[in-house]
Amino acid sequence: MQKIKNIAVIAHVDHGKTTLVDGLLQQSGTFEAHQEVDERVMDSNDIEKERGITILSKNTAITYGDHRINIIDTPGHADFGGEVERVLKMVDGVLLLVDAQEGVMPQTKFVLKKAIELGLKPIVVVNKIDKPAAEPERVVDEVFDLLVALEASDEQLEFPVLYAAARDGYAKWNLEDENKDLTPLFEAIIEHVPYPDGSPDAPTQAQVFTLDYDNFVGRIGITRIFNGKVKKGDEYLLIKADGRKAKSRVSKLIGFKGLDRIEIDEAEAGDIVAIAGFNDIDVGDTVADPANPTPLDPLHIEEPTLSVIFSVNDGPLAGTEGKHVTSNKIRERLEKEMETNIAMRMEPLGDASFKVSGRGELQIGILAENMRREGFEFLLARPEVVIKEENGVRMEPFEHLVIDVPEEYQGTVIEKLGKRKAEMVSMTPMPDGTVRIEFEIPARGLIGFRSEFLTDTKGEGVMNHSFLEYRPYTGTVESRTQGALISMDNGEAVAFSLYNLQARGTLFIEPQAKVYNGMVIGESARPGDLEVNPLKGKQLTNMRSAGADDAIKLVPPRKMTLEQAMEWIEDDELVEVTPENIRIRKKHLDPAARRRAQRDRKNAAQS
Ligand SMILES: Nc1nc2c(ncn2[C@@H]2O[C@H](COP(=O)(O)OP(=O)(O)OP(=O)(O)O)[C@@H](O)[C@H]2O)c(=O)[nH]1
Ligand SMILES: [Mg+2]
Repeated sequence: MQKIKNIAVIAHVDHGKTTLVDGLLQQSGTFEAHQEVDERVMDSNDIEKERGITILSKNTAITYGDHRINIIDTPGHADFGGEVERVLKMVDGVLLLVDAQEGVMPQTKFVLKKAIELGLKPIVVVNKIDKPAAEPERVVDEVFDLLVALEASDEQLEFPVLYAAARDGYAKWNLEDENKDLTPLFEAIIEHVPYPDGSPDAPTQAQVFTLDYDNFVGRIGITRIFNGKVKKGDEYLLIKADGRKAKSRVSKLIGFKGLDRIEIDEAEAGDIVAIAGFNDIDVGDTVADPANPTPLDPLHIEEPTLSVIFSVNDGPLAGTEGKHVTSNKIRERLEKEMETNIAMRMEPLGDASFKVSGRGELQIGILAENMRREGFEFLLARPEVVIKEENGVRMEPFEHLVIDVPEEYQGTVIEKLGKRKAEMVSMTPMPDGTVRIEFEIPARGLIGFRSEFLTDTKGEGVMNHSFLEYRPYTGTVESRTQGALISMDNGEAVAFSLYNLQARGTLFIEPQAKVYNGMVIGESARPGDLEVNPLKGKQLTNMRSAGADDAIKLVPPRKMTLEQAMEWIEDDELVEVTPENIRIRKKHLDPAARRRAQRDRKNAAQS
């Protein structure tokens, strides 16, 4: 039997997981000498590359001496925490990375808590020790305190610690040691990660933790084999979480080696392999011996906490920029997404709209971004949290929020968060003159907070949050205070009138942008919406400007990403997403209809 080690790399977002996996791949000699390899090679899809974040966990395998090490790189962003939780059940050890400057962050807590609950003993890697403001010793203390708070066992508390700069390809046991390579980390993995349990001679049990799709073989389940063997061509029983069973033959068995996938004939207990041949294979399913089928414990799949309504674009520019615009096309695409994205749900609402639920704005935003790139055009409504009933009590999701701000802004931030029903749990001065403040806040209170926060802290604040738990509903939460600047006409924006409108607030559009009646073209400097005319020519004003229209110097508009736009809008607004543009509009484009709707809302709120 081959000597196998299965590990996952876990951390808060951006602490260097994917970079470390690069280093391990490179230094294990898994790549051929001539093979050219990108930076953060595991972040293989377009959006991952562009944003420099990991969205899907991915596995690779390296050889080190006579060992095979299966490594799963996980996403650090809170929206994908469910993914990490599943992956942790597939491994026998974890590398917990912590940024030597930032220290323990919300997602560090979340992932470490899950690892501890599963009885895993972490190897702690304090990463980025090259940073000038690094404080590796403080960070080790923070990890220790966190483990105590998480009620880790004595064995888990005796975690090994390495100091590393993943980007520069070294790790070491002591800060005084020379910066050489990752050998100490390889050795730590071999020494501290237990070998897989299970026996190759027992009846087969393998569990699916990720799905993949291939045009030739169809759905593929990436599995960890816990017992027995899986052989190409043999028949197995697929046991689903709800107890349904289906027999099928393994048409292809795929092993991992570095970045390559290789066809193999057989794999056994302890290994991670991809299995094709089962049409409706799903995450959590057990692939079992038909003569002796025993399902593994089902995987806990996190419930969605946030939903967004997707609907057909019915604005005046509908169909002018997108390729797929109909309700049928949108439904097909969403249904396809739900097939592989197990953390999401979709519910058709009739009237050409669909409620999509997931773990956060980023997760839903990435789906919308992918659709837009594929040529889709649609509308998005304001995100809403998923409310649950528990024993007759309305419950809503709460988040753990950590904010790092320069001292001078702490007052404003605390005040604004107070209005959003946040409760402060701690406040710690950091060595670099900033303050770290931790809050517990209803997820509703966070919607739209980020852009306000960045403005209030002049871009110097950093915020991070992750799901905490469901708690009783807290009543009305204050949201955006500024009104919208709404276009009162259709046509192309004129530089001159935009110039005049700048005094009214922050604009979202450039000259020549297509606008329409009811479209939101900026954020007003005051509360309350304002109808404005971005088309008005110069001759209509008495401004004594000499220069031509194009000589006017405009403040660059605020360009919002899809997620920012989704967070910014209020209940009576929509984001119009097309392959070319992200616009914001009022739900009711006609001013009279808008006023009627507003009156109705007010009346409803009073009665
Ligand atoms: N200074 C310094 N920067 C590093 C080091 N390791 C990684 N980085 C940088 O940190 C950033 C994030 O690295 P990633 O490897 O993408 O982090 P990640 O943990 O995989 O991020 P997510 O997958 O999005 O959670 C990149 O810009 C890296 O170049 C290091 O040792 N020192
Ligand atoms: Mg990553």
